[in-house]
Amino acid sequence: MSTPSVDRQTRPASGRLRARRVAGLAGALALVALVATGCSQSEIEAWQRGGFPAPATEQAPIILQQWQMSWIAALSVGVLVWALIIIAIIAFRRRGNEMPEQTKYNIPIEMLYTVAPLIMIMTMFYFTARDQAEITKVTNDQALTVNVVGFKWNWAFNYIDQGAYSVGSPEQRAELVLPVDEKVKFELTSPDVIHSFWIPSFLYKMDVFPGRKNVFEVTPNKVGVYAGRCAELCGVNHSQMLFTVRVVPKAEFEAWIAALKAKGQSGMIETGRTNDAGATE
Ligand SMILES: [Cu+2]
Repeated sequence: MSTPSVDRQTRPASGRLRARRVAGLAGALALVALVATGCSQSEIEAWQRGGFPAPATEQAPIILQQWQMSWIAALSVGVLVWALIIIAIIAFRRRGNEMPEQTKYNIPIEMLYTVAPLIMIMTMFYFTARDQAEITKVTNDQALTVNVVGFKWNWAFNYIDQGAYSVGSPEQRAELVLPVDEKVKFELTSPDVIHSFWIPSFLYKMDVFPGRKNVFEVTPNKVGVYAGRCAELCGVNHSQMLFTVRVVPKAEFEAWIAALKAKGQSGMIETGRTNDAGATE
């Protein structure tokens, strides 16, 4: 049943040749990929952020860093594991019909693979708990309070201190306008089902529950226009729950509030539904 000796002698040489060819091909492909993409500066930055949008609040970099560090940790473990797998495949490949040496109860190795994951999990837990405490902290020193109403299927924003509201409709997308560099406290309420208030560029979202008021504080620090979404599958028209966030200078914000009042949107609407007569407070 033994293979001819000629064959056995040539196999290692052709194997090496094949490995060299594969390595050459992989290198060429990587080079083509690099040249073909012609990454712009903004694309490179998006890669560095791990696909996250550029942070638009004072608090968002905390979340971005958490995301980047998690990737570094996961990739480091990944590279180590892939390397060990490849080394094992090559170094311990089958060379004949002999049974390799069987080992068991390798205490140092068992200790290592029990303790190492424990240390990694504890490290990640520490940073997650630390950052979560920081970004969910409510200090009540906000410059303005906005009651966000998520309802089937749109958004209303009650500017509590200013006594004005804005609301979206199927024809007109809801608009949330915020003054730049001022801390805003969001109070999230829902008259019907669970929604989720999500502004991707704030790198933050929070569920909107009926019968409960969720709150968070954030300081938008970049003037701009951002997309807002409902991040909880809340029903048939969930996909229409889009809104626009505009972060503007203070004067522009005040003009916006005045315009709302001029349109008769004074006070607040609790349910968000504009056809609920007497819903103002
Ligand atoms: Cu929703």
